[in-house]
Amino acid sequence: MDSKQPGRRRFMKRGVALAGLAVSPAGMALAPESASAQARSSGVPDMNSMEYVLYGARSHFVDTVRVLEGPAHHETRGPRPDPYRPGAGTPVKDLIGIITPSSLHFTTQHFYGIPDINPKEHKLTLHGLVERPLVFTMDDLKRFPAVSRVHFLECVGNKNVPRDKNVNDTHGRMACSEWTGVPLSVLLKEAGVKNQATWIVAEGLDGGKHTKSVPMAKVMDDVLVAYGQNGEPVRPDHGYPLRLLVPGFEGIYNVKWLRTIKVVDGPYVGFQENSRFVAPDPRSRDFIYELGPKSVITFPSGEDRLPERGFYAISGLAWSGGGTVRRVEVSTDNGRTWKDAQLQEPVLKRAFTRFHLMWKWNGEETVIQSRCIDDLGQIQPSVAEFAKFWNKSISEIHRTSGSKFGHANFIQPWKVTADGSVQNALEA
Ligand SMILES: Nc1nc2c(c(=O)[nH]1)N[C@H]1C(S)=C(S)[C@@H](COP(=O)(O)O)O[C@H]1N2
Ligand SMILES: [Mo]
Repeated sequence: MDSKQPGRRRFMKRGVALAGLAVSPAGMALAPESASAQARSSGVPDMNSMEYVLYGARSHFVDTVRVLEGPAHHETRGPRPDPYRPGAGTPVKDLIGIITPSSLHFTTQHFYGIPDINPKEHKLTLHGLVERPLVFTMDDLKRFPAVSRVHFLECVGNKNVPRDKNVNDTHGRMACSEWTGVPLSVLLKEAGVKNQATWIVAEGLDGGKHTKSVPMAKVMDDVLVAYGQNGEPVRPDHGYPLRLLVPGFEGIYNVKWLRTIKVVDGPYVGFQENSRFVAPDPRSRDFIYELGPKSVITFPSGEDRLPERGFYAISGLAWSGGGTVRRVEVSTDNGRTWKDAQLQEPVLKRAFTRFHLMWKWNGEETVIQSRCIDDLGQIQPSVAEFAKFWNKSISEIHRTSGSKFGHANFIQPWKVTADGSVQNALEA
């Protein structure tokens, strides 16, 4: 951790002040003198210090951080408003279980920076085709019964290409959190939705006034107005103090720093809908943005090295915007045969599902890969099947960004070479 961060300095000061006040009997010391003294002399963070008693920190042996996005992203041309802020991906390789710590949850570029919003002044306005337009403060929202749900969030830019070296590169623009808030359907019931209402338009208050329209059927199903993430307030880069959560839809729907919801009688083609994300091809299914079934093996994966032949627990993540993961199949013989992986509980709707398969590597070169089957019966395609569906060559699929040809949910194969090193084997 960077000790120059202002947050940490504030804690240190508070820690020092509290320590100064505390007059504890000798027998009540928090830890043996020696542990603190040892830490101080070796220059490692002293986990016995008041700072970490007040706000816990991870071990200094753990150094996983988000992955800064590549040069191509940084070189995006055009007027770039201040402050310049790069995007950073989730270090998928190091995730444990199904929850992404908020501090490692991918963060997009945000051309206009992260707004600093005082929750005491923040309001959510609900208007348009409703009987009673309403304005909610954060306190008002917290008076409704809360719901907590685990859901993944995936950007349409989460696209694996052959030049990616590891799983952070191939799948870094996704994460999974427990979100807490109020179902938007509950707020809409308060306001009274008029008959002709079929869509909502949500708007954030960042400089770009991020807007997205969402069909009413989805809103009534499972859309949340969320103020909590992983047991704490949603962090500033994820929308503090309030964001929209549209489970299973493209990440861009999840409007952060949410300030207005307008109920309307049709989709609004706002900047986010027409500038980059709508293709002329009718099969890009404009306005149907549920993400398909997808999975990836995270161990062993690109840049790993298996030390010797023998038993390994293959592990990975599977998810689907359409619902729950029903099965994950793993092939360890270049796609000739597939075995059912074991799904680790809990298996939740529109959430990451962790899977495992015990595998005995015989020391020969092979390709390992996984495919997800969801409870709608949808099967994750190979890149060849995906390209065939769009009637494009595979290289054309790789060259095209974002959601132009649907969502890049094709299988990610990893080659294990005879010396145990693991490489991206996506067909070019
Ligand atoms: N207000 C606002 N909301 C936004 C965006 C934005 O730029 N502004 N980016 C969207 C995009 S493209 C994605 S992928 C998700 C990312 O959510 P996260 O930052 O919590 O990971 O937020 C979406 N919501
Ligand atoms: Mo995104």
